[in-house]
Amino acid sequence: MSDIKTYPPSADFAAHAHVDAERYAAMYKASVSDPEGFWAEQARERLDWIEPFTKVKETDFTLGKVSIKWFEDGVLNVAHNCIDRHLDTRGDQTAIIFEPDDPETPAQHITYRQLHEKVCRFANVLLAQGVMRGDRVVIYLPMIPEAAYAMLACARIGAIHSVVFAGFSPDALANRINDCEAKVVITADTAPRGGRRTALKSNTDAALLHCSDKVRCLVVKHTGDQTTWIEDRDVDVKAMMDEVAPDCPVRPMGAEDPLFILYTSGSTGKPKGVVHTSAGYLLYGAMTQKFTFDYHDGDVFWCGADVGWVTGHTYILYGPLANGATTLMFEGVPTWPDASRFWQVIEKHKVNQFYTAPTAIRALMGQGTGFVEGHDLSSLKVLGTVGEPINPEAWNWYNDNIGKGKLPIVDTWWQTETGGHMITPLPGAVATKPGSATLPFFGVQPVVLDPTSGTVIEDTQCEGVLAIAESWPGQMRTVWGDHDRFEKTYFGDYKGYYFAGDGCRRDADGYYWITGRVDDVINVSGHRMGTAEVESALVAHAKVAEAAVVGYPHEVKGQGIYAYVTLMSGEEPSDALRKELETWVRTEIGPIAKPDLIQWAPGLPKTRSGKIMRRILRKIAENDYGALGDTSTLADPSVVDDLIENRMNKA
Ligand code: 6R9
Repeated sequence: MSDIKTYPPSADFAAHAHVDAERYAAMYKASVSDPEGFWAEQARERLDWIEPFTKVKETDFTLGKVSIKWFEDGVLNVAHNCIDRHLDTRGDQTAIIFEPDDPETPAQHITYRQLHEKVCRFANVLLAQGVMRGDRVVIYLPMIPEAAYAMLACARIGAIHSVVFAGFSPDALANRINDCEAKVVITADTAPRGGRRTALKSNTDAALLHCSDKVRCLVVKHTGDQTTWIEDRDVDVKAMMDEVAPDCPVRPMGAEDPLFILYTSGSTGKPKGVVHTSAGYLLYGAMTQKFTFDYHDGDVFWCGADVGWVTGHTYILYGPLANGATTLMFEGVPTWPDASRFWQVIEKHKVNQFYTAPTAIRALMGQGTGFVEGHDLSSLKVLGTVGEPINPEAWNWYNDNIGKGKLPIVDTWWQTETGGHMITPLPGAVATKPGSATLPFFGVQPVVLDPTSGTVIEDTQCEGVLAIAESWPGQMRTVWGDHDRFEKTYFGDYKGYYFAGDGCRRDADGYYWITGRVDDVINVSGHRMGTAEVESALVAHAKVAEAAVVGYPHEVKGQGIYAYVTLMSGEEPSDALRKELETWVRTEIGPIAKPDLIQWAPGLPKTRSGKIMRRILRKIAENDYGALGDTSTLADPSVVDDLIENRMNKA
């Protein structure tokens, strides 16, 4: 791998960066040799406390007594830290730039003072609905300023938000409302995206049929499209915001009080409610936003993720606002009205840091450079990627065409569970290599474990599974309502470590290269999906007897969804049925879960104990059936021949 090109930071960039190579080395060393001292200092400097903390770090990764607490006896409020404390110094500075779906609709610039009033009013609406400290509020909104107001309003009054991605189906929404026993759900009439409209309110109506009739529905009239209206249940948020008081005091919260729940896919069963708490999460989000992107006062920061994912939580909202930044919120998609939309937005708002996913880069790469040309991208200083390993072709395209060969690219590895960046270059400090997330952030102690024995591999150059040896403030604290599942999932396989679920390689320079999930989680366009979720949606269909789902390499999405389906006896495969199953999964989970390829499987390869041999199914889906390995333990080896013969990915 010695022919891999490295890209050191330019001397000029390093000279003006918050952190250069020397400072990174010194700060990293301090952060791991004295975590308590390091994080206490950061927390005092970067957060406003109502009551100072005296305890810093109380964490235990031992299975059976896993417990993670940071700054436990401190008292603060997240909304105060993101808004109120900036009012004296930057009340008239833009906090949020809202760029609507349709480029013809004017953008909005919301100042910190305006944000304060909106959030206070929204908080008063929630209070008027009886929402109290600790209550759960599900937010099912598109990328509009009201999503930010709603999240911060919850933080202000101590309610716990759970944002559900607006692309999820009514069923997925209902499951989440029920799992966290939400008191209210906040939605919008309809959501414009890429020139089309999603009927969020009617999705919510459908979801609420499966929920307690006590759940109130707060509706943001965003487009003004007609929707059904159920008196005594539905509330017009904007009308009520005009009626309530423009001020609402912040509620003092414990550092370890939950801030939000975010559901994410695991390898088995239903999605897990990942719980993040207040102080540690906010501190970690703020620090990573500032250092990873080298954010400076006055810069315009754009994270292109959706607020429905953790990237949107930490890098559209909490991190940037805690730092008093100007953050851009984009309602649209990269390819509408055409594939120049991102570059047009960067030019229009003079964006300084831009953060997107490899899948978006690959999709735009496929459209050619014509859409980039003619756009003034000279405001850009740092480019970022997240969500999946970035292939060198996409990295190079990003570097050549968007960075013009001059900008640092930060490839940030992290997860919903980690709250913020874990392994990432700091752009003024670390030379990058295309495809490597490089080195750990402050306080993060990665280890590579032997997947079978679980022992730490000491050699610098090695390959294994990625785990983390010590807690960091942004770490998730539990799975909502199921601490046991939290312990088993993350601390059960490798004793004493947080196990991330990813495989990795470490090169001779100590750089980390993430090789992808080692469990049954697939990564489709940067979205995590449990194969078990798609399987259970498929078998819920009356004509399906059995289903097995695996990922396969997909040019644009990174991984595509490949489903093997065994029909009930008497049912005949047909193209119409294939379409029906695709639509079925879309409605059960959402459009992102629609299988790309469905293969009719008269039988699935199983061991004698009845376990599906996924290894074999993966190989066939990858069109790599020459390397199936040992099939002798199969109950009926002949099913494999049929599967190979009729494989769908013959490319
Ligand atoms: C932030 C986010 C987490 C999973 C993670 C890994 C993959 C994320 C990556 C990356 C390689 C990167 N992943 N960033 N793989 N390089 N820079 O994406 O959270 O949705 O929870 O997904 O995504 O497999 O385990 P989440």
